[in-house]
Amino acid sequence: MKTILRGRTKEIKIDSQGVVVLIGEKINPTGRKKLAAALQEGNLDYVRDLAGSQLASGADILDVNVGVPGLDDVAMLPRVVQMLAEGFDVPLCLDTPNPRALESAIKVAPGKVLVNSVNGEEKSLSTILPIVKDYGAAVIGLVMDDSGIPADAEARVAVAGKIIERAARIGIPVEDIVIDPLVLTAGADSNAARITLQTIEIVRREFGVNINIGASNVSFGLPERDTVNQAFLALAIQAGATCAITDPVKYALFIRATDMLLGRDSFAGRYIKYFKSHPKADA
Ligand code: THG
Repeated sequence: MKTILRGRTKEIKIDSQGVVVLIGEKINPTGRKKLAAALQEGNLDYVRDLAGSQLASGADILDVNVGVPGLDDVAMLPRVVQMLAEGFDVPLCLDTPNPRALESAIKVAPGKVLVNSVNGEEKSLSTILPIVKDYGAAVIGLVMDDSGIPADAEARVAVAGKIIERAARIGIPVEDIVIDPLVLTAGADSNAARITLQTIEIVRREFGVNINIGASNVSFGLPERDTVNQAFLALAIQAGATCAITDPVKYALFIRATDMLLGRDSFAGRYIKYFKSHPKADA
């Protein structure tokens, strides 16, 4: 199954038979004071730097989230999208729960964007999916609904099925749905990662769709978060994740190593090429 996204000219395929596609997560002010302040001042230079460094590190797509309390996202999201569209040729992932901010930004985004996200809540399905359809976008479906995030894999798979079905009903093809099985904090619940991994396996088997994973939640509150995130990324990719929203500066080489070990990199060429062009600062 192939999900095709586009920037101005650059095309990225998320392919269930291919290597993992990396969505750079760093344009997101959650826990980043410097970015939150820059957005509040309307200074986009720092956002531009975050885009450039993520692309140089191997990001295929850039997530764009301007969620700062009190900031007018209906005005700011399209401003940031326009700046990125002028400076870079890369597909964008519009990360907002606000349908009005989504619509104002999708209007000015070139190519074919990935909407982040819809979920199984009635309100989300009825407001987000029509925008995805009208603008010919693809969309990430989070497996939660009006009763929250289901505790077990089967119930999460049922939400994935509902999102795919509701999208199909208004003419969004299954190729344009990327399911996100959600990961909770492993430090708070020893079964959290296992349930997510099971969800990935069943969604892949039953629907064959592309699957996105956000690694950073799994390690919350634990020491050596990078180590926990990497262990989880490898397991999720083995289980069937085809797309990861994460920090490319930290994890692009690790993800290439995982693809290589899964037989997706002839003579390790892609891994070695990346290593040679991105020498480690301390090497
Ligand atoms: N799935 C989908 N979208 C998502 C997520 C997901 N969007 C948001 C999030 N999860 C992914 N993005 C981030 C962005 C920042 C951080 C984690 C995930 C983060 N920030 C550090 C903190 O809060 O401590 C600070 C930044 C730093 O210095 O690294 O961890 O799962 N579809």
